[in-house]
Amino acid sequence: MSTHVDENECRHSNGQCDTYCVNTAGSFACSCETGFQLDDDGFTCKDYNECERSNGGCSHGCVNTLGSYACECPNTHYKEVDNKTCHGERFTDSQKQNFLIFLLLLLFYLFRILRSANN
Ligand SMILES: [Ca+2]
Repeated sequence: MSTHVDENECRHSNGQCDTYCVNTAGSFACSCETGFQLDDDGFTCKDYNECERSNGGCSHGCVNTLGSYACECPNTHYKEVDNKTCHGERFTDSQKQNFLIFLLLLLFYLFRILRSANN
């Protein structure tokens, strides 16, 4: 019968871990901060490139940064509140069409009012 006492590897030099060291029964594991992933060596934390997967959820440009990433829009576009979706124009075609109809009706009534005022 052996009585094993778990050795906390994390006590010594953080278990050689780059960031976090988690002591487990009989072993230990390294982990990283959000936005980083453990390298193949099991110790080093490297930036996770969010843009490599589904373009980071960005509709247009995706820029990977250390520990994070950002979505970018072309100059002619604006970014929605989700910070991921870019839209080219603020108004849809049907909204523009409705506005044009409204303007024409307004001009028509103004014209009528002016005509009746002159008569
Ligand atoms: Ca990143």
